[in-house]
Amino acid sequence: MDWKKNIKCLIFDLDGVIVDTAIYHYLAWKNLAISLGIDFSESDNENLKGISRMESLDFILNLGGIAMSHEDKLKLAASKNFNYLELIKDLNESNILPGVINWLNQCEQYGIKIALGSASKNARGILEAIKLMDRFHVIIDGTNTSKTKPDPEVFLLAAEKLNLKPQECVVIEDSFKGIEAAQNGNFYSIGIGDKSILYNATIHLADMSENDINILSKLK
Ligand code: B16
Ligand code: MG
Repeated sequence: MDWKKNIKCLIFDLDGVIVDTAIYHYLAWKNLAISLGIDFSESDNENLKGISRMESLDFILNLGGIAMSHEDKLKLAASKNFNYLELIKDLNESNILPGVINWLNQCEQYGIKIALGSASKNARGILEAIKLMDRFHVIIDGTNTSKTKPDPEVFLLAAEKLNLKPQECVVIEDSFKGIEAAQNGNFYSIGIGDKSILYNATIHLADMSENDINILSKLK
């Protein structure tokens, strides 16, 4: 495919693609799990990547066989977020993952739009902290969506805002559910991270510095 002609937008996930916050989500959930006496491992955490805060909490409570009222769940979710925000309070440009700035520069060089498609309700604050807010033409995050990945809503809304078809956009994701969401919406995808988890991505990279935008020439 002539990608320079056909691809009009890259839709970036936030946590785990642009910035190394995925580990802080894990640590904050781990702290909460410990306080509830629930065993929660890094491999359990893979299931939480890309899903919403409340869905993440339900997953952990389910692991521990704990049931509770909606009000109590809201309190726990708020305390996890408080802890998470504390862990990322010093977040700055140095936390941008390797290769990201190069990809953003190349998008601008080739006239390709830059969108954000994140499940996080903290996305805008994080983009401000790492000083990337003004590089995005469209930001869709957990405050704009009602369904979470693997539903493609977050990516479809981004494409719609730019008047683009899914086939004109490439989703860049670090989570299995995010790649599934891209597939469900008929988007091309680049999986960033562990290939054994992201095997269904159109293209796979260990991290964004492994290659640059010219890897899109692999798209068929
Ligand atoms: P928040 P992404 C997702 O962000 C994270 O992967 C996921 O672990 C988190 O639960 C979700 O955001 C909600 O985050 O609690 O900040 O609203 O990877 O879609 O950018
Ligand atoms: Mg992610």
